[in-house]
Amino acid sequence: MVQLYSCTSKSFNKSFRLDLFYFIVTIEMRRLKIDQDEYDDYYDEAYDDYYDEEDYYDADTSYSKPKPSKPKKKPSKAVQEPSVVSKEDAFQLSLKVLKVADVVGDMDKAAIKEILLKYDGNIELATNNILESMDISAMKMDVVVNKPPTFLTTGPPIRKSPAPPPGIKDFVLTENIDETYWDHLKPSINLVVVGHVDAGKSTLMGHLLYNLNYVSQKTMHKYEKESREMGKASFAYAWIMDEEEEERERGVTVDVGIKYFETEHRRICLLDAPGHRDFIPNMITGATQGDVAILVVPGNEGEFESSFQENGQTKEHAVLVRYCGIRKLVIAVNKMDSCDWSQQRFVYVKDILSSFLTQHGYVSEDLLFIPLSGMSGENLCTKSQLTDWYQGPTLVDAIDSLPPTNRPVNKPLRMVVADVYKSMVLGPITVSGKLESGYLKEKQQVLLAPLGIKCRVKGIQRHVGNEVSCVTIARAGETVDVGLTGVEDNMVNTSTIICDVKYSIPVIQHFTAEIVTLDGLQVPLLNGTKVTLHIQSVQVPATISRLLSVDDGGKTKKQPRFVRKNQTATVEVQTEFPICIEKFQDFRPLSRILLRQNGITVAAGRRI
Ligand SMILES: Nc1nc2c(ncn2[C@@H]2O[C@H](COP(=O)(O)OP(=O)(O)OP(=O)(O)O)[C@@H](O)[C@H]2O)c(=O)[nH]1
Ligand SMILES: [Mg+2]
Repeated sequence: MVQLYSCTSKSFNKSFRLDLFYFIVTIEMRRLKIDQDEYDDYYDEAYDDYYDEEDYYDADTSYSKPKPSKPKKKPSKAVQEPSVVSKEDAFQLSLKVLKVADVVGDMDKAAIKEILLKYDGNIELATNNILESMDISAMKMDVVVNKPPTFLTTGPPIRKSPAPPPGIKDFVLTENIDETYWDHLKPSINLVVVGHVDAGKSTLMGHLLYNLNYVSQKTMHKYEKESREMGKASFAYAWIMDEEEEERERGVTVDVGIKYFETEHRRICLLDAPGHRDFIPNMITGATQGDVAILVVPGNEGEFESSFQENGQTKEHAVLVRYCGIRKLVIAVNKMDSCDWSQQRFVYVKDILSSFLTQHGYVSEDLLFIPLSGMSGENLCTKSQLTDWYQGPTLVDAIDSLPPTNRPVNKPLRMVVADVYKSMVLGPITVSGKLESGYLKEKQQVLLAPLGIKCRVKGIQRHVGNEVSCVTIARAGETVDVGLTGVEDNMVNTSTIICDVKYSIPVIQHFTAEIVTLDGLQVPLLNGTKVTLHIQSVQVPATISRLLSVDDGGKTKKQPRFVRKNQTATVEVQTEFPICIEKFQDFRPLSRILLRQNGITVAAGRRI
C-alpha cells in the first residue's frame, strides 16, 4: 500500500491502468444506468478519454509513447468487474477516487487520483484540497464537503417518453351502425388476377366480362376492328381490361386494371395485374388489395415451362400473393386450346404447381385448378364438352362460391388510397381504394397519414357491376370512391392512408420485422444491406440496420453476421421516409412488407 501510494501515475503499470479503467467504466455504467447496448460505445469513448487524459510518457524518453493497442473487449454478456482479489491496492485507490469524485462533482478522475496520491490516499485531505482550489478558481461555487453524493441528487435526467398516441388496439366501437343497410348487397370480394407475362390474364377476364354482358357487342366489334388494324387482333378481349393507349400498342398490361362485376351471389372488384417483370411493383399494389387471387398459367407446352422457370413470373407471383396475405387461389390453366384439351397435360401442370404451392404456404384445400381457354371461352361461364374429363366448376361458378371476405368493422377506419383522380360528382380530389377496417361516412372528418392532415369526406360512391351510386356510408371490405374537401391535391397520393382522426395508423421510420428470405436473394443480407421496401402501393428505400436473430436449422442464432436465402430472421429496418405500418399482432393486412433488390423480391415479412 505504502509503495503504491508513494509512486506517481507515470509509474503505474499497464495492467493496473487497465483494471482501473474497467473499474471506472463499470461504476460509471452503473451510475448512469447505461444498458448493455450502449456499453460498447461507452467503452470506446471512455477508453480514448482515459488514455488521452493520462500523460502517457515513457519514463526514460521524452517522446510521446503511442497508445497501447486496445485490449480485447470483455465479453459483452454483462459489464464485468475487474479481479478485486489480485488487485486489492488498485481497487482501494479507485474506490477512493470515486468517493472524492462523488463529493467534488464532475472532475477528471485521473486528476483526482493524482491528488489522492499526493496526499497518501487520504480522502479528506485530497477532497479539501480540491474544493479549496475550486473556490479559488470559481469563487461562487457552492460546494459543501458533507453534501450528499452527487449521483443521489443529480443523476442522469430521467427520460420520460411521451405516452404513445392511441392506436388500433385501443379502439372500441361505440357507435351503433345499422348493418341491415348492407342487407340488399351481395358480399364483396376483391379478386386480383396474376401470372406470367402473356399468360392470358387480360384476355381471360375481358372475355369473362363480355360473356357476363358487361361489354356491349358494339364495343367488342370496335375493339376487334381496331386491334386488327393495329396488327394485334389476338388482343381484342385484352383491350377490355387494357384501356391505356400504351398498353394496347405494346400488347402488355402496365398498370392494374380495375373493373366491377357481379355473379349470382358475389359482388366483385376485379384487379387485373401486369405480368411483366418490369411492372412487379404495380402487381404488388394490386395483390395487397386482393382478398382472393386467380393465378393464370399458360397450359400449353413450352409456355408453361418458361413461365415456371427461374426467371418466369408464375412462381414469383404465386409467392408474392401469398405473402400479401392471400390464401385462396384459383389456378386458371389457360390456353388449353393450344394443347388439344389434353387431360394429361392438365394433370401434369396441376401436379407441378400443387407441389410448388403447398411448399410455399398454400393449403391444397384452398387451391382450385380449372382447365380453360380465355381466347375461345371454354369453361368460363359454361362447361366445355372438350373437357368432359373435368368435373369441377367453371370459372364463374368458382368465383361465385368464393368465401365472403373478412370485415373488420370493429377497428378504426383505415382506407388505403389506390388512385387519385378528378370526378364530376365527388370533386377535384377524389380517391378510390379499399376500406381495410372500420366505417367511412359522408361528412366525416378523417386524418390523412402519413402527413397527418385532417380533411372531410364530401361524398362516397359505390360500384355494383356497371352501376355507380352515391352512398352515405361504406364499411370494411368495400372498395369505394371518396371525394375529399379541405385538402390540396398534392397532399393526397397512393401512399396515403385515410384514418380515424383519433386512432391514426403508426407513422414510423424504424421498426422490427420478422422476415423470410426468398430464392431471389443472391447475396446474403448483412447489417446495413440496402433494399427497396414495398408496403401497399408504397415503395421506399430502406436499410436492414441490424440482424437480430436467424432461425438456423431450428436453432435461433442471436445477432447473426448474415442471413442466407430461405431463412427466417428477425431484423431491424430503417426506411428513408416515414411509412404507415401496423404491427402484425394489431392488424395483419397493414403490417406486411416485401423487400426487393435490383428488381428481384428477396424477402417478405411483417412488422412485429
Ligand atoms: N391460344 C390462346 N392464346 C391466348 C389465350 N389467352 C390469351 N392468349 C394470347 O396470349 C397473348 C397475351 O394475352 P394477354 O391477355 O395480353 O396476356 P396477359 O397475361 O394479360 O399479359 P400481361 O398483362 O402483359 O402480363 C395474346 O396474344 C392472347 O391472344 C388462350 O386461351 N389461347
Ligand atoms: Mg394483361
